[in-house]
Amino acid sequence: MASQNQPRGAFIVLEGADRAGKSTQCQMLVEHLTAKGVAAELWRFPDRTTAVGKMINSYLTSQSEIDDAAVHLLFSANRWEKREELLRKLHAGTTLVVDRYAYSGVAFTAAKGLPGLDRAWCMAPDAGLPAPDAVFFLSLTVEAAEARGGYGEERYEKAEFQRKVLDQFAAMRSSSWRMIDASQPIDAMQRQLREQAAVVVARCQRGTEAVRKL
Ligand code: NYM
Ligand code: MG
Repeated sequence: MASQNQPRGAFIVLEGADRAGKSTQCQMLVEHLTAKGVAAELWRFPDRTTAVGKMINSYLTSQSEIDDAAVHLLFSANRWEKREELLRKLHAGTTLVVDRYAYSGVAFTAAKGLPGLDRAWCMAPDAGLPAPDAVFFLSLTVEAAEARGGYGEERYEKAEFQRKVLDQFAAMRSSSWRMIDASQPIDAMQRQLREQAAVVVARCQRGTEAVRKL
């Protein structure tokens, strides 16, 4: 059988509620991979630099009000508009460490508990997007998050809402997610992430894994 195996970069997503330490861990992981000679980039969703991302930013910072269904679709559109570039990078051999993805999209909208906007509805617009090779879920209680100096000023950054977000994440969590205890010291968490990411990166470099779809 002819081999169609193509080495590629790994698509790694970090998820979790606000204040779990995702941004710090993503940054450290990319620096580590780069130092190891692995081509790697840090991405984040929402990507606030695009036209759609600017609308999302204005919503999150309460400079604008947008219908809940409509803003959900904007978050999804923000992933779709990056799809081609994402696939291009992976196939060019670059590993992408991505701070939030479609799982945040579903969890934050479904947490609103609005009629019609249940998890199934929330997942629908993301169907067909590239699926990550690994999802690391940084798990932290709301109490521990609050003890870290509290939440910020953005929409959704309230303890009561974050509890609902965590419930939504728990309800959609798949057995393939790797749970990382985010109450650990930063370096311990990073060690765990590096070990597990190395396996995923190696698997994708061997070229035995096609990019799947959500
Ligand atoms: N968020 C993020 C959503 O509501 N839907 C999405 O699809 C994504 C990717 O945006 N509170 C929310 C979660 C966060 C907020 O993200 C901004 P960050 O990582 O704090 O910049
Ligand atoms: Mg945030």
